[in-house]
Amino acid sequence: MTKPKNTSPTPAKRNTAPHPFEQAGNGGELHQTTDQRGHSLTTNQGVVIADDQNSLTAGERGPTLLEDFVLREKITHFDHERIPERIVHARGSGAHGYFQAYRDLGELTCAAFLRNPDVLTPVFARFSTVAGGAGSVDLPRDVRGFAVKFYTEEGNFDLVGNNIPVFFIQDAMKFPDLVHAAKMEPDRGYPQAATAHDTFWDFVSLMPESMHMILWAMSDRAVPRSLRMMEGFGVHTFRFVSAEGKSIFVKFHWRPRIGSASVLWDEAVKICGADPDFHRRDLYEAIERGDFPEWELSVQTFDEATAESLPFDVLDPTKLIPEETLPLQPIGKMVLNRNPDNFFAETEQVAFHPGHVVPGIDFSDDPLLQGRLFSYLDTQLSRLGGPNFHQLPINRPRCPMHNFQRDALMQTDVPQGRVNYEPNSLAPESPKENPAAGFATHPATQSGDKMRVRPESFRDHYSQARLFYRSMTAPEQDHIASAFAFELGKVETVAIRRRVLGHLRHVDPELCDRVERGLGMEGQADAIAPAAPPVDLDLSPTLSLLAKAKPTLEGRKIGVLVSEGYDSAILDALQTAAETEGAVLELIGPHVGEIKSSSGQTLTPHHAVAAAPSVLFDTVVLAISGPVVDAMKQKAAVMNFILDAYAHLKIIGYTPDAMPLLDRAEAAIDDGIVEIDTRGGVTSYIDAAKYGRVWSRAVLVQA
Ligand code: HDE
Repeated sequence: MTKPKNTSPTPAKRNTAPHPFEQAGNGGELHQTTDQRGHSLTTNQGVVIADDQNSLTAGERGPTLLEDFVLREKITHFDHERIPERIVHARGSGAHGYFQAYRDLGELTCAAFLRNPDVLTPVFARFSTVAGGAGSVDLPRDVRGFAVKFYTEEGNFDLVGNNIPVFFIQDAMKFPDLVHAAKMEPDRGYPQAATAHDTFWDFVSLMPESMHMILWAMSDRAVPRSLRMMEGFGVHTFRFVSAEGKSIFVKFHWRPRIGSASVLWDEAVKICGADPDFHRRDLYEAIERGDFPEWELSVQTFDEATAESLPFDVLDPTKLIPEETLPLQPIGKMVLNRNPDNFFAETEQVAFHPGHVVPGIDFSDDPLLQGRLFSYLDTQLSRLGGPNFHQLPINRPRCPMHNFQRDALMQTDVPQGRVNYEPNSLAPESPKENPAAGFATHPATQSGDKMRVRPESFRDHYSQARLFYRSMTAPEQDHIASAFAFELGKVETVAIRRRVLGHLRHVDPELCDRVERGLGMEGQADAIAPAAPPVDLDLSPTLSLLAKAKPTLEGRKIGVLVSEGYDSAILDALQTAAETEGAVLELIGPHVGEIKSSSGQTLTPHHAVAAAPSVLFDTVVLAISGPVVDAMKQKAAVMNFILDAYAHLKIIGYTPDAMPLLDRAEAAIDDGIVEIDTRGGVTSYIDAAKYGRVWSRAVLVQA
């Protein structure tokens, strides 16, 4: 990995005189003082603190004195610990890692980090929800941010994308309205982190261009199982530019190595209560145990002629290019292998900006992207307090950086010398512009009158929404229909529901019928005249997560409910199988104290059943012994564990003695309920669990 280099604008020549406390002496007082300080707690001015428990008072029970500079400094700093949270994407989780190109992409781009497969470029990735505040839960129905900062040898490149490849709006002008409408309503301050309310649906129902993204937001993509299992997208069309100055359009895609998975809506609701930090914890713990999340970066590249031939405009961010039309070319991988040392210093202070590009990557005229190019630098001024946020360790480029920008709030560099301007003759060695190596904007030809219009080519709002819906598998379509019914059911204004139904009729009449039925509003869709009538496009099965899911337990969690008198041989076999499959196995006991197996071994469960509902696991096992089963039947936490696992279509392994619990839960035996009485049983259970859920059970439980 390239080592961080000195990034000071005017490096070297710092004052190197030893600090007085470091001066060599003949055992004088200064030395003694230094030694005595050791790891002492100090004030911000370096004064050792003698008492960190009690403030300075006049008399034992008297008032606190204003002169207590230790107390005042500590409390003042504390009072100012919070900085403004991001206006959107406030809640996020980040990690360090690296990116490695698979090959030299020189024919497409001159970007150095995409040209040398031997270089590991350091990265910092931050995943986020959009609408909720920094302290909100991890599993609302929401789009997820997928932002990656590449610290390349030519400067920082930020790929600031989402886990959905299209966006709600076509023009930056509407972004403040969209965000106002989506966030909590301004008079009442709720709902937090939820789009299921009137203002959001009011706005989107009046903005038909949002329909494609709305379909994605109502799909399983908006309730991911894990940040490690999300796809990511650059969304806009960008440009690659080669060393010869040849430009080609490019779209970026991230694919997780362990595959994608989502939770069911009922699980999402319950996870928010059981573990509001579900995603953050999952990412952190995976990296801590060395199970490093990995994504493949692919691109779709295309020239102007191909762009012209597509049935929509590649500058319209509400559209995607199906990979069946234009295949993905894998170009490299990202591995996240280090948790932040400090959440605030890194995850909170990282400042992404789509305008952070390096030579070889350039912008398209997508009007949403163009607006973003202003917004991100601007927002950091109020969020991070001034224009020197690039000096924060997480934001500093790892390559040398020199310029004559000076001063301003929170300046932490100490530039040397009398020259702070260019051109100059006083400092011949000072930094100069470099036409050969510098960033050169691709000279795309521009002409036309100044105007405020929406291009004709942006008018089709329904065809790709229809394409998305019809490309889903049956369970995914079910989830979309129930998500609409849920969200619109929370909308109080009937006219808004009817307007949304009117759009759904254009997206897909069958979907509209289902949502109408779900709401009990049959035949109540508004008649809406589409700007452009929708057309049937060729389906794109790769848009479906389920259709391309491979059976696996990698990165998944097995929750084993154990009781006194458990069978240790079966537990050992399960543990070995979990390790072989790359899964994590956690034990859930009646309490977190030790329990004994039938043959006298002991184990300490990771969780007590009351604190570890089955929604926290991908699959569960009931490793229960006969003598305790009757008592367990009476425990609500145990029965909820089983009822939910069944209703959430999970694969359930059970030792024969656990059968009465399944009977009490009225769980009908199906392919996903597997008896484990021997090692062979463990294998059958593991094979079934790799498929995640038994979708056929849904007709029985209506999950
Ligand atoms: Fe953002 N967006 N955005 N956005 N966005 C921000 O920048 C904005 C858009 C995205 O983990 C803000 O530093 C405008 C699309 C991510 O720190 C802000 C428009 C996409 C993150 C901002 C968009 C994104 C942000 C808030 C329309 C997907 C979190 C704090 C013109 C391609 C990055 C901040 C992180 C954050 C503005 C639309 C992704 C206010 C004006 C499209 C992942 O500057």
